[in-house]
Amino acid sequence: MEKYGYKFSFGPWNIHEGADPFGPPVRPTVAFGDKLATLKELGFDAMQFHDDDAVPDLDNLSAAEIKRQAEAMKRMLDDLGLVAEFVAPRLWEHPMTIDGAFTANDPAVRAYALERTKKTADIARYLGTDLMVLWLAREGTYLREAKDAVRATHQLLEAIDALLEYDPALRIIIEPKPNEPMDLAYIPTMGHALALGMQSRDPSRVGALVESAHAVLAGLDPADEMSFALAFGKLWSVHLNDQNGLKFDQDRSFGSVDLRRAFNQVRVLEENNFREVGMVGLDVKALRTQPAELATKHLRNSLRVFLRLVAVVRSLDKTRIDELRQARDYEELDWLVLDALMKNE
Ligand code: 3MF
Ligand code: MG
Repeated sequence: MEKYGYKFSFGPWNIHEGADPFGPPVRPTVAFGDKLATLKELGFDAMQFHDDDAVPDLDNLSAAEIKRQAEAMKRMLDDLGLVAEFVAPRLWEHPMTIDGAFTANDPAVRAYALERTKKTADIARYLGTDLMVLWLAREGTYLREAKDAVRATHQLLEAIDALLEYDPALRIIIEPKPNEPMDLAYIPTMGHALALGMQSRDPSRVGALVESAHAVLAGLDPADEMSFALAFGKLWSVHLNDQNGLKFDQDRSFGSVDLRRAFNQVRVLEENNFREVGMVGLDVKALRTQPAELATKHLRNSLRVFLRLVAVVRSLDKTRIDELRQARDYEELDWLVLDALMKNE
């Protein structure tokens, strides 16, 4: 498979049981080892992890036991010729974090969140990656008056600073999302994520990840969100997927809703040599209707769409595009893109 110099990843949550808020799982749980085998078979290079994907039940384990289990996971990856892209603290499921983690009103919860995330940093190090993704799932409110938003912003910054200090080699990637599970999140867009990072004790170690669906949920264009981060050398990972309008987070296959929007994401990644900086992560979920034995095609399709769009981007006549920009003939430019997208191979 021609991969044009890109490396690809997904997380174990992208092969899932299909439960939604209104219905139970519809597919059996797939063992982690089988997910790794699928990842390899489909031509991916790296696995993404929540801390407890790598070390289940880490809250109840000693530091030595966490190290032992993370190192065993690293050997499993090594044996398959795979790597870990990043580790993310799962700060949204534990009973302690019902009202948020770093921004909880209860100081005991904030202390738990920081201790938990330090363990995440340890696990990342044992897995051989310097990257931690912070998806700040419950850092926000259902009720505006429930928290002090100014204080919450400082609490997020303090947590980031504490982590940068704890592990001097760690790089933090903030994944913004405007809503869900919260009504309103404190870090909803790329602008918020980058501003927070720039205020930290070491801005050179704080970057960001754009998830296509999250940008759409914020009413923004994913390619422009990526471009904003790329402009400052801050786009260190992506979660490509698709999203049909302003509704629940769908994690649809990349390009399956809006191919033009997918094309533009690939275009900005191509034009800015993203492949030299980060991996292409696919945060996609199989439709709930998909039978178990067929529930990896969303990953296959997303990878294929990305690669086909790279070919489309590379086939474009750049001189012609410049001419059309200068002539301000954007209708002709529109046709050039549409024609390229509709061409058969
Ligand atoms: C959120 C994420 C993940 C989530 C995952 C759960 C790193 O968009 O990317 O956090 O945990 O999507 O379904
Ligand atoms: Mg994501």
